[in-house]
Amino acid sequence: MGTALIVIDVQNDFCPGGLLAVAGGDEIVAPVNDMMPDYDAVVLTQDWHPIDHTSFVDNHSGAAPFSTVQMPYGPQVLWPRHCVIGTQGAAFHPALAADLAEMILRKGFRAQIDGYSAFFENDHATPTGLAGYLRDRGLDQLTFVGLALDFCVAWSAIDAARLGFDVRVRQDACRAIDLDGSLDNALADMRGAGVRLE
Ligand code: VGL
Ligand code: ZN
Repeated sequence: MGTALIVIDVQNDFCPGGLLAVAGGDEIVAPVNDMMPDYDAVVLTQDWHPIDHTSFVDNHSGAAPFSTVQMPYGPQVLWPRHCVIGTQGAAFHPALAADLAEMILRKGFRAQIDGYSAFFENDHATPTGLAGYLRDRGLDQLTFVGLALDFCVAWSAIDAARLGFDVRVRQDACRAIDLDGSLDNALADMRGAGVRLE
């Protein structure tokens, strides 16, 4: 029995001034830091894309940013280039207490497939290894915070619930992109999966 705080993608590119800024993204840094000591373990995830990543709109000639295309693994939103491996945009927000994390998980590093969830790539089948890490450490009560609530936080929380973890999301320590109703859909999907929204 143990608790983990899983902090999703609190990176410069998802904060104001970044390449895929989420409104108010930087406002969650202080509350997330304050939560960290209350958990048995802190895990950070880091969106981590090669420059030729299939989710980048500039790798699809003529496509509009934020449009959706069909990929072999399902629908894919085409995002502005963001969180390119090794760039400042991919670094954690400088005020995030990253030193308190015991595990940093990178995702989305394969050019041909995106990875919103901390548990599976977007084929919903290829594992990241995080479930095994949490189980090996006996961390079964998971709290999710971070960016963006309606994409990487929601996909992670839903997968965690399906994998049998006890899952809650602290909405005050998340911010959303809210693209074409994605926030309402994500909240409904999380409730349906048994995620506790707090
Ligand atoms: C995310 C869009 C693209 C996220 C990552 O962290 O929610 N959103 N890549
Ligand atoms: Zn991404």
